Amino acid sequence: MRSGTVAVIGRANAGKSTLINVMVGEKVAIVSPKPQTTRDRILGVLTREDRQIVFVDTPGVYLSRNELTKRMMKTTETTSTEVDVILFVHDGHAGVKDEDLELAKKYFDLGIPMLVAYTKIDIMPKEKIPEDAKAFSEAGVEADLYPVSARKGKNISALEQGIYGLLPEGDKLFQEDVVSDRSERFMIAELMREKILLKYDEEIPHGVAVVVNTFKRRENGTYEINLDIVCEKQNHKAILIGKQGRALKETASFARKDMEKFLDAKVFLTAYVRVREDWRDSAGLLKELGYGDA
Ligand SMILES: Nc1nc2c(ncn2[C@@H]2O[C@H](COP(=O)(O)OP(=O)(O)O)[C@@H](O)[C@H]2O)c(=O)[nH]1
Ligand SMILES: [Mg+2]
Repeated sequence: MRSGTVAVIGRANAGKSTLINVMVGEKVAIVSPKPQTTRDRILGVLTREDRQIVFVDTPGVYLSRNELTKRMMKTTETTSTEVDVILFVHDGHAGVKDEDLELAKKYFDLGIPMLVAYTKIDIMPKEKIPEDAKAFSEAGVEADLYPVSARKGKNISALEQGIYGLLPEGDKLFQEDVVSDRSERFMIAELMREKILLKYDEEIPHGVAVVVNTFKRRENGTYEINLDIVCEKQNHKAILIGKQGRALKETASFARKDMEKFLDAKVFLTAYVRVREDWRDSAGLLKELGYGDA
């Protein structure tokens, strides 16, 4: 039996969360085309007879700006030094820049066994892969590189085998039916946030937090969920709600469908929009909204 933790590191939008979801086989982390989709560290657990791989999804690497992104970066930094393996995820379709190589080298130099997942190969010319792989090795990143597509499920088992090869011997860290360390309540809030990320321009979702006030399973098996969408500005609130509440209704119904799929039950959802100015820079509010300690 081999088991261990794998920090999934890389730029915002590289495809880290998508890759974890496909390896774990269930949605443990939300995904969107916008940066700052993942704010918190989330564990995704893959268990087989001879292995348990605990993926640690990270918010990615950012240039710090506000207190929230600073915390997100710190989460990424501390995670990368406390694991058995580093999985560096690179968006192959975005090309290889000097900054990408420097970043990969920085993690490689930590001395923790590392591999590179070169992802999104479904939307790029395959001919580019060998030269990009060469660029990584010439930059001193002496880690095996796996071209994969999380979206198409391409080469995922090869990558899993590569990770397995780097894991230490050891017993399971989680029971075998566990796929995430996060509660259903957390996932419900995240699914709401995912739909907001998908529906609105960046400026709005980056200032949004979702707080679940009620999460109740009724006797007949249905769920009653009540949540607040916390935003930073009055005009954001107006946009989130929309004319005659239409926008909010649409987003909530989109989210509810995913919640029903996730919980495998009917959901009655009510969502309110509240304004809390500058919550991203207030230590007290960040804590209240569930974004850890500084
Ligand atoms: N075509 C393609 N798109 C992908 C793939 N993996 C992720 N994406 C997309 O890339 C965007 C960012 O993905 P996400 O997993 O949230 O990236 P993260 O910020 O690194 O966690 C989303 O729109 C995904 O649907 C892939 O293998 N192929
Ligand atoms: Mg992510």
